[in-house]
Amino acid sequence: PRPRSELAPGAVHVPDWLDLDEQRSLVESCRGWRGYRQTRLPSGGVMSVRMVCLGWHWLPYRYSRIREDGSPVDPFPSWLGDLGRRAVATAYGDGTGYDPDVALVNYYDATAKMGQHQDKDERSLEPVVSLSLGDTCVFRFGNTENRNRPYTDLELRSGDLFVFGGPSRLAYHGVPRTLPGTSDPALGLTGRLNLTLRVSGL
Ligand code: MD5
Ligand code: FE
Repeated sequence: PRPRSELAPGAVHVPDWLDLDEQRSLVESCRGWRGYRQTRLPSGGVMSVRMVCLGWHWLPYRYSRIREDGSPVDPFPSWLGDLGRRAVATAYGDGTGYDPDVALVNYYDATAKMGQHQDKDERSLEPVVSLSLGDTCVFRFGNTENRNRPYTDLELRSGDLFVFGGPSRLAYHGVPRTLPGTSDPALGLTGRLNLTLRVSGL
């Protein structure tokens, strides 16, 4: 079994937090949310992940009530807030008062990745909760200064929880690659889904 670890103060990895039934149920919810899109960046690039947002829509580099096409954003479900409180309680011992209002749901096909970045578009520095489903990925957890070394590469597998708060909240991080074909066939998911729960501060 992979032990729970604190990579840096406030950065807690809890392997196998969700059991297979909970993972299946979350995959089903992700399938129900409509509007997965590849985000076009002001630089001219297009992100390789396909994303749908709940509560608020993430635009580079701010949150909006509407999507690029003017359509409204689906609501953030209250059960996802409950899941977020349970996650923070697992990581830090107390999740009381954690009240996320945004979820970013990212789908990675076999070639998708995410460059090193900071999550700094939230006006709140409350923790970010990350849940992984499907294919294993290589997750690169870096430092708070720049996107380069020192960083630590670790695998995030289906069912893993990661909570980023405190001094790690603004750490650089990214997904250099996934490991295609590692998803448990019993999950019925090709590729990788990652949900992050956040507090917008809006
Ligand atoms: C993912 N997602 O696995 C990655 C990593 C994103 C994103 O980075 O912004 O959607 S989830 C882990 C994560 C999330 C927020 C903050 C930090 C890590 N961090 O401070 O290291 O799809
Ligand atoms: Fe991020």
